Parts: sequence; C-alpha cells; structure tokens
Amino acid sequence: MTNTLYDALIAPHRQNDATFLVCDDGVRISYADFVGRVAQLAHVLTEAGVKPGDRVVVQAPKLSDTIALYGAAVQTGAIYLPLNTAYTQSELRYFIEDAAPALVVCDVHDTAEITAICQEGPRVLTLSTDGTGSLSRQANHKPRQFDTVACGPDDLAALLYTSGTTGRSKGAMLTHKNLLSNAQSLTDLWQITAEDRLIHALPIFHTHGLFVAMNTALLAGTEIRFMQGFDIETIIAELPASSLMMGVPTFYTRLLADDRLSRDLVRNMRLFISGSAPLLAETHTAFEERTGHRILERYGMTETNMITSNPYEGERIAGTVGYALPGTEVEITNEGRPVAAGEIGMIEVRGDNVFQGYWNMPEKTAEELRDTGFFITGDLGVKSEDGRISIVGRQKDLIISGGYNIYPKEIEDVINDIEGVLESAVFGLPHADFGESVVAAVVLEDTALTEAEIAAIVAPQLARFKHPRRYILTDALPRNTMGKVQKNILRQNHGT
Ligand code: MCA
Ligand code: AMP
Repeated sequence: MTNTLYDALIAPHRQNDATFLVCDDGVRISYADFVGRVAQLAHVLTEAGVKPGDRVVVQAPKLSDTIALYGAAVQTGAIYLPLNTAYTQSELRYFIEDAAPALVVCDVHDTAEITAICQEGPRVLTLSTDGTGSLSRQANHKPRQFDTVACGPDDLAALLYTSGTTGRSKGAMLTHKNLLSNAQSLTDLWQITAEDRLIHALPIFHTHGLFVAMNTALLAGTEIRFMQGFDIETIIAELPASSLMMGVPTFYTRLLADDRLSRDLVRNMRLFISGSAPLLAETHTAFEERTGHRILERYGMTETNMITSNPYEGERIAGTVGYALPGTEVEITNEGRPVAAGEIGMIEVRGDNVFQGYWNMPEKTAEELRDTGFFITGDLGVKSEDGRISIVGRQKDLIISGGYNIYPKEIEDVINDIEGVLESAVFGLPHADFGESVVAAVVLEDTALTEAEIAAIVAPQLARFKHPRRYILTDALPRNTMGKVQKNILRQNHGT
C-alpha cells in the first residue's frame, strides 16, 4: 500500500536507531521507537472508529505522543486537526461543530467541557501533560505494526484552522502533496540532514512547529531537542549542542536581551531561521553583531505552507523574505494583473504547496483561490528585478502577536455583543516582546461599564493571547468619508 506522507516521513525510519526526540525530562525516543508508537496509536484510532477521511481533533499538550498521533492519523488515512491549547470552550465548540470529527483527543482536565460539546458526536480520548490518559493507556497494549492505509498525493492529510477577516475561522484543507512537497523544498534549501540537531521550542498546533519543523526533521532524520515551550534557560543550555533553530521573531529578541548570547554559545549552530511575523531589521543586525549569524527569514501561511525563503548560500537581506521556493510561483498583482518589478501589490502564490480550499466554505474558497490556481494571500509586497520579495504591509486586518495571528473582527464581535457597548475597534500597537499587542477602543452606550468589566466578559470567550491588553473608552471612533473606521488614526493617537 502506498501512503504519500507516511512512506516519505515515517516508513524509512523503521530500522533507524538514531535519536528522534530528546524531551525536557531527558527521555530520548529513537526513530524506530517512534515508528512503533505511531502504529500503536493507529490501532487506537481505528478501534475508536476513525476511518480514512475522518477528522481527528487534537487539543493536547506538546508531547512525543502528540507527534506520534499526527503520524497515526497519516498512517490511517485520517485528517489531523490540531488546535491551540489556549482555546476556550466557546472557541472549541465552533471547531468541533464545523469539522464534525470522529475523535477528539484532549487533556484530561478538559474532558468534562469537551464531552459536553461532543454529547452526540465524536469519541473523546485523553492525553495529559504527564503523558497519561486513555489514549496512551490503550496504545500501550497494541501491536507495534499497523497495515498502512493507502493514501495518494491528493488525499487530505490535515485541516488547520486559520482565523478569518470575517471573524469566523476557516479550515484550510491540506493534502499529502501540499505537505510533502514543501518539506522536500525546505529540507533541500536549508540543507537539513541527519547531522543536524534542531531546537524545537514552538507549539505543535501550527504550520511552523508542526510542518516546517517536524516534517523537515522527519524527512532528513534530524535529532530534535523537543522543548515544552520557549524557556530562555533551556535554550541557552542547549544552544552549544545544537545546529539549527526555527523560531518567531520574539525568540530572537528574547535571546538578544540575554547577556549570555555570544559567538561562543552558538559555536556549533549552523542556521537560525525566523518566520510567522516580520523580523525587524534591527533584530537581524543586532543578532549578526552578537553571534556572527545572519538569521534566515522566510515567509509562509497556513494555506500555502512556506512560500519564500532567503537563500542558504546567497545573501540574506534584512527586511526581505527572499525568493519563491522551487516549484512555487509568486506574483505581485494589482486587481489580479501582475505589476512591474519594484511596484507594490498583492502577493499571490501558486504551486504544489497551496491548499485545496476552506472546509465547508466554497464561497470563501472562491474569493481567495483563483481558478488559475493562484491564492490571494492578503499580504502586500514588492518583487525586485531578480525576484526577491519584501512584504510591505497587509491588506487584511490582522494583528500578529508573538507569531500568533489575531483577527480584530473576532474580538470586536465579542466586545460589540456586550450589553452597553455601542461599537469597538481592535487594533495592534508595537510591542517590544510580541511585535504587536492587542488594543481595543470601545464606545459605550449610555452606561457606566468599566474597562475591567469589559475585560472580565471577554476573558472566558477568547483565548488569552487574543485578549486586548488595553481598553480605551472613547466617545467616537475616527471614520473616513465612507464611514470606515480609520485604524491608522487610532494607532497614531494611542501609539505612545
Ligand atoms: C503567550 N501570551 C501571549 C502570547 N503568548 N500573548 C500574546 N501573544 C502571544 N503570542 C500570553 C500568555 O497567555 C501570558 O498571559 C503572557 O502572554 C505571558 O506569557 P509568556 O510566558 O511570556 O509567553 P510564552 O509562553 O513565553 O510565549 C510567548 C511565545 C509564544 C514564545 C512567543 O507565544 C510562542 O511560542 N509563539 C509562537 C507562535 C507560533 O508558533 N506561530 C506560528 C503560527 P498572562 O497575562 O495570563 O500571563 S503562524 C504559521 O505557522 C505561519 C504559517 C508561518 O509563517 O509560520
Ligand atoms: P497564518 O495565518 O498563521 O498562516 O499566518 C500567515 C501570515 O503571517 C502571513 O499572511 C503573513 O502576514 C505573516 N507572516 C508569515 N511569515 C512572515 C514573515 N517572515 N514576515 C512578515 N509576515 C509574515
């Protein structure tokens, strides 16, 4: 049986005794062990009734079993659907109702809430921070071989939700080919090999930590120092023994703020990669001055995987995101027509990396994915004569905080629903650690609501990272002659 992703990423490691994951508690998991664990979990999925094409929702801690669960979904032909562990019950309800999964895997602490959502729907299994729970318990008794389910390049492998400008999250449908082609391009371009040791401190429910980091490592047979999250002490301790790191710009500003970051500390490092949010030129320069390394910045999206990358061997220029990846076309357009080099326009992308559309949202898909195969990113950019891309802004109303995307509309909807609120505008202000932080300007009806009262109503409805860090009560929102709220004026007025 052939299974595009499984055959490329997992099957080759059946006899590979090299280390795959080194966890925070020192436990080492070899590649061969991992393949066996994937098979055990594949048996659990099948026993739970998961069939090819079914969605498996995973809101679980960052554990080796969570990665093995991704592998098991691939091996059984299911569609893996990871969710941010910070999501609240009301956010979860939407994803579960929209995706209609056959199985939900969650932390044991969340079982009551999730079971309440899943009353007539999917099975629920648990995987807790200490690795225990019904999922791992059932897996422990299963055979370490599983008959891989056949899957072709065009079968769906994952459904990743990405927030939308309309306030409703959209599930991006990604095939085996989308994921594998991108992993192959990146592994070649960044010269990732089994000699590398990757510092992995990103969450594993997004493209960056799951696909960019994990799929390339699996393809190359790389050792991963698998960290719970970004902990400066752990990173500093592991840098001398590592060769590769992938992170969001916050990782780099936090490292720079630590006096221990030096050339000597990173003496064995080969490559630092940054993405998910703009890397400030000053961070790029300061990092090079301190360590001798030019950070390699790349650009991607949930819908497209990675689109461009600065070169490994050529010049890495601060403030640019480099060239289109091999097999990926990037066009800069104005009203759908390509513009000349040097002119600003919409970044559009086509290639094997581009998703198949949004789950259950044919109209949204038609708006953003052209018949020609080009996907309209919503990012504004410019291309130089030699094809180097720079991102100069966004047409979509989006805040990126610490690498997490936050859509103002979703927060405005929650605030506007509060009794006594007339209207609101949510915008981003520069933030030294997170790049941008969320601020809400709120106009009240004739009531005496306080900032704290609004914050308390918002809190249980939205994940913590989306909460406005500041509320500004105001008499009116600035609008242009068309009646559109001018967020640039709000940013100017409240930016200090
Ligand atoms: C944590 N908090 C945040 C964020 N992270 N608030 C806003 N934005 C955030 N990103 C909150 C916590 O809930 C906490 O709230 C407070 O901030 C302080 O938390 P702290 O301990 O400092 O945070 P941390 O645990 O150190 O996390 C910061 C982080 C993390 C390391 C930057 O957010 C992170 O790993 N970000 C990476 C996200 C990522 O992988 N993005 C890729 C998606 P309280 O006030 O309650 O204490 S984009 C993607 O995949 C595309 C395709 C691409 O191109 O890569
Ligand atoms: P997501 O919704 O998580 O898929 O995030 C994708 C968005 O992150 C892109 O559309 C960009 O706006 C932004 N992004 C990703 N990488 C970069 C980068 N290197 N520089 C600037 N923005 C980036």
